[in-house]
Amino acid sequence: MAEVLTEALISLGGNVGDVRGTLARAIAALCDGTAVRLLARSSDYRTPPVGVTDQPPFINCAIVAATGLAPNALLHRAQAVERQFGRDRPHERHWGPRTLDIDLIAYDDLVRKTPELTLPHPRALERAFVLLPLAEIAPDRRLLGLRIADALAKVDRTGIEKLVTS
Ligand code: A4P
Ligand code: MG
Repeated sequence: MAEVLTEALISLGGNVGDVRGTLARAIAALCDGTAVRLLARSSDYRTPPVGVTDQPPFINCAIVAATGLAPNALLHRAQAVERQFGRDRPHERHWGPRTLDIDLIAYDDLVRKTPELTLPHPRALERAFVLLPLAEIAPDRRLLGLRIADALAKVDRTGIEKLVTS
């Protein structure tokens, strides 16, 4: 039987260590070409910290991937990659500095509201550091009925800088 693949939107970011190197290696680890296939990757963006502002700027990017994994399995895979790249959840501040954060923004058009996994990501539509990278690779994709490019036009993107490919 043919494998059913689902399209997932994933946001990545961090502000500790060699973040651009971490993002590149984390995407390669997450998207092994079998369980998760990389379809598109945005540029990296330097973004002012949101929420807790007394911390270094973040680097954020986004990917579109195709996966045969169920939503929770994809989340667990992403969390394993976070740990592999030095994420130390029990010892860090909520919204504080971290080597790598991987958020599932959307899994097809699935809507789910559990503490472990809320889809679409509850804060995605408010955040330029999520929407700007996504708009580069999936501007017409809709989150809760709203085109990503239109959602981006409603948020403040002050201070965000697109980084050149190294
Ligand atoms: N969880 C529920 N839904 C999801 C989902 N769709 N994707 C649960 C991923 N995880 C989801 O996450 C807390 C719990 O959310 C997990 O146990 C998971 O089961 P976490 O990564 O441990 O904690 P966190 O990231 O500190 O909290 P939170 O609320 O997810 O923070 P955000 O919303 O990810 O924000 N500023 C800039 N410029 N760039 C950033 O990347 N990131 C944050 C963190 C704050 N400010 C930022 C950035
Ligand atoms: Mg998170």
